[in-house]
Amino acid sequence: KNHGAFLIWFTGLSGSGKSTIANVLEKELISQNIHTYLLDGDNVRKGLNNNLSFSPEDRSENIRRIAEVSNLMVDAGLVVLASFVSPYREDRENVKRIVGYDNFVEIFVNTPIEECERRDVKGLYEKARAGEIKNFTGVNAPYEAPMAPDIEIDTTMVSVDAAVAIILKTIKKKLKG
Ligand code: GGZ
Repeated sequence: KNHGAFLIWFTGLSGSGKSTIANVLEKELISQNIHTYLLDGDNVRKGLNNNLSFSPEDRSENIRRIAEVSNLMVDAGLVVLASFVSPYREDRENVKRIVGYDNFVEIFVNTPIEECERRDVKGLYEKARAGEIKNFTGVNAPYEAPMAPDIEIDTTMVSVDAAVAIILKTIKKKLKG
């Protein structure tokens, strides 16, 4: 497969800080002239996957399509960053299988739910607690934590810049020198 091209997968609760870290990492990679693309709910669930809900089946299909698109992008030579809750272990295993184990880095953004809920950037936890959102991850839908992620980050302990530095150190060998 393409040397220097691989998929960096961020998994974690809503509000855990996945996309914040992924965005800063993307900027850093671009500044190093590394060709990247960031996939997240904003550009995938509004377009390609706009027919999918948050039922278990639709989440699996969401992740499957993202894996296939990521695989094409890795084939095209990109470092792909993907930031999705991806709460099911089986779905994440499927991503690894699709893109290839050697082309995959799993980052578990393990911020405690209390902190995610305290941030509640979009007010979704409040709505979920009020019963207005039925399948909300961490409240009334499961999150299956990775058993052996390549990197685990708790954003109550580690700053965004420190998290990005840890990731850069870990992927250094995978990047084209
Ligand atoms: C979880 C939800 C839900 C439910 C809407 N459960 O903080 P956000 O807003 O921007 O990130 C969440 C995003 C999750 O979409 P994903 O495609 O990453 O989910 S999955 O991987 O499980 O398919 C949240 C918002 O969408 N959101 N409803 N019920 N997050």
